[in-house]
Amino acid sequence: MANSVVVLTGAGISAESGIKTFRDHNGLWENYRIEDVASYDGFLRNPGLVQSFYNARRAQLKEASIQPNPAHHALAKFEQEWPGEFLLVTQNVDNLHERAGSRHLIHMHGELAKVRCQKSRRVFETFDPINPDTTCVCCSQTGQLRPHIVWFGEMPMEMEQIFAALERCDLFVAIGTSGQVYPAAGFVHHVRGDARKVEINAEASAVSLAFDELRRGPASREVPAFFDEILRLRKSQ
Ligand code: BJW
Repeated sequence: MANSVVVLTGAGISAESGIKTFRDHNGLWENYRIEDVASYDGFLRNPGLVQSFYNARRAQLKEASIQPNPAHHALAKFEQEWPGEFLLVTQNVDNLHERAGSRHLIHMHGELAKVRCQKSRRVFETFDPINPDTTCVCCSQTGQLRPHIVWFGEMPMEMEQIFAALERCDLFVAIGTSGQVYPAAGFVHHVRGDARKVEINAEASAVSLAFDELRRGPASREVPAFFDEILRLRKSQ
């Protein structure tokens, strides 16, 4: 019987809320070169371009049309009703999980609504645009603020806590992620052999073969159905 549950989400869970994925048709990487906007070298080369890429995405979070969808709500409801241990790890930098009510949540690739001072490493919440001339409130200098985002070559956040949870979980569910970016793509291999591993995705991912069970379809349909099923099973035991 599943007691400890770890869920990993990717861009696919937010797609139906109107936030673009990275690698799907018309995804973010069709209009931007990864090395220009998602690496520290890219930031050093052209901080204005990188800041404007994140400013636009941060501003989008405030649009009235951008709302959590039934998949985000289903995970928040599951967390509330599940009697065992639960951890939600998201690669997403949007704020839709917390807006849906998820609490035990790790943003392993950072958060759009936060910026960080490179001098003090202090993190600030903001929805305001940042540019290379913005003065940092802690060091009073310009050019020190960067998006609180994990770029390629940087260490994702809270890895110790994530690996510990993966190693003891009984159920691991990966939702809407292409399995192309590590270490998240390798999480399924850190789960015990006798734990249940379920992938929910509109299409096959690069690591589908590592899962016991594949549920194909839109997250807004498959996620509520799957987690209701787990709760019903638990209540009947
Ligand atoms: C739906 C749907 C619907 C659509 N319903 N589903 C060589 C080999 C192996 C690794 C490396 C290597 N060279 C370098 C590396 C490491 C590198 C890496 O993985 N590179 C690969 C490209 C090979 N990784 C790193 O550098 C990471 N750091 C690191 O490894 O540190 C060292 C370390 C070592 C050991 C332990 C721990 C650490 C950092 C990675 C940082 C990733 N950053 C980004 C951008 C920043 C955030 C931002 O700007 O938003 O994070 S990249 C981008 O990809 C973003 C995402 O979080 C991430 C994953 O994308 P995701 O979520 O999977 O989205 P998509 O678009 O790829 O897929 C969407 C999926 O949804 C698809 O499958 C659709 O089918 C599905 N879908 N609609 C259900 N409605």
